[in-house]
Amino acid sequence: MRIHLINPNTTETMTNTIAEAARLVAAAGTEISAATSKSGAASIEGHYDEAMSVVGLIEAIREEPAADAYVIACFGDPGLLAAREFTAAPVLGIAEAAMHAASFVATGFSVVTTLERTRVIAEHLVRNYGMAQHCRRVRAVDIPVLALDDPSSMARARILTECEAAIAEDKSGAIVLGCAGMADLTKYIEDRLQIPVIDGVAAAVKFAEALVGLGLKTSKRGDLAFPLPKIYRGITAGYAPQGEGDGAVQLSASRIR
Ligand code: 5HY
Repeated sequence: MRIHLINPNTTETMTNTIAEAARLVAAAGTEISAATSKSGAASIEGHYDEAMSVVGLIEAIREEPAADAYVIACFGDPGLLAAREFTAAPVLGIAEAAMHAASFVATGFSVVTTLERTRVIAEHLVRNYGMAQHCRRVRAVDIPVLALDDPSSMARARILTECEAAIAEDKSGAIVLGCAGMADLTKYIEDRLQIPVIDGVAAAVKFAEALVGLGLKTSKRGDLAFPLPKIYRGITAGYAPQGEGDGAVQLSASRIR
């Protein structure tokens, strides 16, 4: 099977971190491909960045119509339901996947994410995914996404400290890493704190393998059916659902599933 990872921000180095984390856990028969969005923010750090990332995300799916499953590799899970309408293949968001994985190994988990201002996005996801009874707190180290790889940000040390506080104060039994850019920190933290640390990229890849293995595709009955055909104008004109046959969206004369 082939799982296609999509980094919905436009920073290639993050995509490389994401793909490396995915390949570390992928099963022998799973090919991992990865794409960086061609449009939108260099990093996604708020509601506006998320909204602006969705067209690039959909474009990235359209460009790889033959993947068996897709992973949206951004902790806000931007455009998740739109992507599930757009294709019949399973689409996983790393936040949803990480939260479910954490709920399987602990009765309570904390999320450690980047900026203070994006905590609320993760808190909304906790509620939307029915995880309020499992998530004890969403914490932020207040480091910009693109500073995670900058040694001067002391990101590793600050994230480790926040994880220690989650254990001591929240009494959490597991930690969810709240940014795709943290995908390479799992072992570093687990070795030092002896606690399950879940990176959503790895969790999403394994859940995608399970869904594909079960032969499950996204339901096309109800709200996740292919988008209804209609006219789109302005900058989205090329993304108008054509509704041919199964109502699949036809973009720039390229059909998708
Ligand atoms: C992410 N932003 O995973 C999120 C993390 C965040 O560009 N990739 C991004 O802080 O919301």
